[in-house]
Amino acid sequence: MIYDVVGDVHGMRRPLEKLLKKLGYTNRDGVYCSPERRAIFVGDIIDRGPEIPASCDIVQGMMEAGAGAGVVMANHEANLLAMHVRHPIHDGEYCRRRSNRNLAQVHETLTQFGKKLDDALAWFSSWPLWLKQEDMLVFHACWRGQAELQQAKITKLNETNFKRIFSNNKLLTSYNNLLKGPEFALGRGRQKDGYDVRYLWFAREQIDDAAIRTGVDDYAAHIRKNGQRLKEFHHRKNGRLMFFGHYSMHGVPRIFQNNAICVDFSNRKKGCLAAYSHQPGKTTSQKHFTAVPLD
Ligand SMILES: [Mn+2]
Repeated sequence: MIYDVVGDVHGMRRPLEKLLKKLGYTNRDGVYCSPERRAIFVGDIIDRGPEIPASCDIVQGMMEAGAGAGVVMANHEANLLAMHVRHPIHDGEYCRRRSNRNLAQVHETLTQFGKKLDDALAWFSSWPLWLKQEDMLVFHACWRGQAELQQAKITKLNETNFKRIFSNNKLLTSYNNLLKGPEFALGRGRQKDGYDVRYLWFAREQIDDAAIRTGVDDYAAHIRKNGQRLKEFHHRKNGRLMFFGHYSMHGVPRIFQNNAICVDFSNRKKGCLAAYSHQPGKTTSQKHFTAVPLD
């Protein structure tokens, strides 16, 4: 069996279909399948692109047709769900506040789903937070925090689990670590579009790449300053093989750390939709990436 770990789709239905065809899947009555391949999506199927519901339909079709496809929860699906669950402590609020900024972020997704929103939310709430498959782990952003969630027997984001997570700071930290990864602040007045900067925990030896990707020219200085805190997010060089998305890297898909492989190269300006094809037991190599341009 070959596992194709597919990067963040972000509503880009056309590149997704091109990628699946390039990988060797055939479209049978609208469902992409292959007898010897299994697709695993790292989440963030929604947000950004022009065909969000259609992208979800493709993924859902592959999962339900017994094609054995898998998907894991990501920050955009989690945020959308959290905006529809009442906060367990703060009266009248939702787990994710419906602030102007948060509403603007989901506006396009809500518009595209229209009346189909409830069905989509119900489907997202069934997604696992991570997958352990043969010799690999698949999750959205960073493995740190998974153990605390597992210990609390939280493996998906239904309403009960949302209420537990949002009333327990430790679980909330784990949730954030797993779905959006570690971030650091640039300091007063220097927030990039109002957001903190993502720490590329899997590319810690490629500081120049990271600086370009994040657009933070003094990235290295910030890493040094936050070094002690950020260390806990690193993955041991002899640790288990893991795949994740989230980081919208740019350029030709490549491996930054042999056993911690980012499959999301969907950078808006210089990106592509990528998948890494893994055969259990085989060592990893850049040549196992397949990519198609974004349109
Ligand atoms: Mn993401």
